[in-house]
Amino acid sequence: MSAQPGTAPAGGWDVDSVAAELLRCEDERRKRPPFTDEWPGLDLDTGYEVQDLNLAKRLARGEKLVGVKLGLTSRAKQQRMGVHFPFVAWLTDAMVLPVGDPVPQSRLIHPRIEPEIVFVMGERLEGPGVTCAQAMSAVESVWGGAEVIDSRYQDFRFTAGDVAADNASSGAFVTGPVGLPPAELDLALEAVLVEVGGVVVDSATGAAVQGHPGEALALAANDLARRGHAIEAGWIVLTGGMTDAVFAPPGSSTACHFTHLGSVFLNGGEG
Ligand code: OOG
Ligand code: MG
Repeated sequence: MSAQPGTAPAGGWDVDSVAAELLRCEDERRKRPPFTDEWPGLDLDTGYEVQDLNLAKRLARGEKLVGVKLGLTSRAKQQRMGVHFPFVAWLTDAMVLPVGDPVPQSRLIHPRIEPEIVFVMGERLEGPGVTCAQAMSAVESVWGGAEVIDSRYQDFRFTAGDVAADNASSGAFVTGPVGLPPAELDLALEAVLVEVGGVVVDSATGAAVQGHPGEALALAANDLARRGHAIEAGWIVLTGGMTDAVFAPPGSSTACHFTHLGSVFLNGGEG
């Protein structure tokens, strides 16, 4: 619940007003302080209420639900953001970035790019109690990808409740050129090099993501079960940044090179 009966949250915020303010920030490309500065009671579950309310608004304005993303599944991301557990958010078709398109600066505030292992689901996956092996057997294909995150909070400063409310800094995502059946890969050992302006700045393997990206998928199924949802066949699942994210300003060029899943190139575009 967002508040005890009769006790209005400090700052006057509630689930409805936080949800509306976050969508306004997105539309106006405006960043703001985290709500928890004024409303410490905005915890993870309340953040999910905001997230679900804004998903309903996105669907009502014609967007299609295409999958889910995990946030903060790697130690690199958790340490950078100061939130030390993973969580789940929604992906709609409006977030799909066609291969070759630049970072969509005209609709983003301060985009950053992170490499991710991406699953396309062959079968429905419903928690609770889903294991990594069960999760992987529901996967149809595995892709390399890059997520363009864009927090509505100044300096990407937030708590778990703030960032869950903000749909986990969702912005856009692009998938790479190679899709493989999961049995053809050792995902814990699948590596990525992150290159900015032709210089390798970071690297990781799939093991950075909860030991195996399938663990992240299982976690998503189990977490969503608490919220009354399953992961549906055909959905896309972004399993979370393998490395820290890199800034992607206009004029930048970023590439994520995977061992077997090809390369994703992202031009920073124009401001
Ligand atoms: C939160 C979103 C995290 C990931 O892959 O860890 C995320 C953030 O870092 O702003 O998408
Ligand atoms: Mg991500």
